[in-house]
Amino acid sequence: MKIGIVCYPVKGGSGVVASELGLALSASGVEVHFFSYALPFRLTGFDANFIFHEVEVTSYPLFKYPPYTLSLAARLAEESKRVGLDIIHVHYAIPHAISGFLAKQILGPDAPKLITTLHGTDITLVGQHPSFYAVTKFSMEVSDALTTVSRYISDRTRESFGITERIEIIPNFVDVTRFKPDQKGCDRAEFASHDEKIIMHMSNYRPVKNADNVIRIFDIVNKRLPSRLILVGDGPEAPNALSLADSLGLKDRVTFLGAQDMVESVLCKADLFLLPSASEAFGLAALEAMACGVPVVGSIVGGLPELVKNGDVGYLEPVGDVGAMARRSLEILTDGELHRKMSKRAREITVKKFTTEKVVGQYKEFYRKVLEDG
Ligand code: GMT
Repeated sequence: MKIGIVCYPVKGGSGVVASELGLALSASGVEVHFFSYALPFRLTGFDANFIFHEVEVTSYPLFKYPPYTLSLAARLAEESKRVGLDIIHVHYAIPHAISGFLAKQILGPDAPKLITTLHGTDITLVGQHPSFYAVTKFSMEVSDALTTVSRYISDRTRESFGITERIEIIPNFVDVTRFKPDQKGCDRAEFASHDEKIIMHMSNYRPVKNADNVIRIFDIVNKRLPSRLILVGDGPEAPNALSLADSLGLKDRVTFLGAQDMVESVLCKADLFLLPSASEAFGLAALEAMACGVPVVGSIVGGLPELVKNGDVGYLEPVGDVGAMARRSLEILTDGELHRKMSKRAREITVKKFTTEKVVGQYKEFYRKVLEDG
């Protein structure tokens, strides 16, 4: 089987999922051709079956905005003609699905199948904007198959875009051999003394992540229980979150690590993970924390309740209710038995349902079905 994978290379869960999927597929003997404008940020490892095609965009005085969508379509068509791709699998609908469709039109009857995976804001936010809505809807309708990362996004796709075709739900996944509790190098003394708790947040700090809520929750918790807040990742709202922390007198309590490659060796040091997002299709960062045995406190929003079962591996509270999230955090952090139980369950659920092996198997099965359907 030969698969073309398209994704954004910048910080974000869809790029992580696409990269990990590509690497796992190539390790299992699938020939994977990866298309993006740069090497994805968390793409690690090497496999001879994994080929990266950098899509170059040409500039010209007439172009205020160089048309990446067209360059991507041309590259997909050329490579597909050259190597004979069976499937083009695009991650994040905008604009990748329409580039895939254009490539298929160029290639004619022998074109590969087009599978579009909807990751979140392509459905809940960006795709809803009038300047993208019609083309997002059309690109989903002309895809040969659609997948989403949660039931929530599947339902939203139907409601908001009137999509009636079957949408396969394939969740996010994590390499549980890398993301695990008590791994080598997992020395919590790097961040805190033995009587302090370590609270962590990791995201791309877009407005939707509510990074200011992370600081406010931490502020309440830290007043009752001496703690440290570790911020992983970077993005547009990170400076505001840090200024808020400074203004609340938390400068010495908050450590900003910025973008990191080996996040597994940071996450495993945490006692609690915070994800108070305004919207979350799945919550890959929460899953990665759970794989490391870290309980999660976050918002009851989007697909998060499909992952974080209340009272089992953490707690979810209404968006913006920092008081309730702080109370829940304290509940977990001050009750050793509850913390141990949630930590154990978080790891168990991840291993049972969300391993690379299991979920990549689901994707492979789905590819076979799509190809068989002709
Ligand atoms: O939708 C986004 O903001 C971007 C997207 C991405 O590219 O990172 O994130 C989404 O995809 C992840 C992987 O499937 C999900 O785990 C995230 O929940 C989702 N983010 C949002 O819905 C905000």
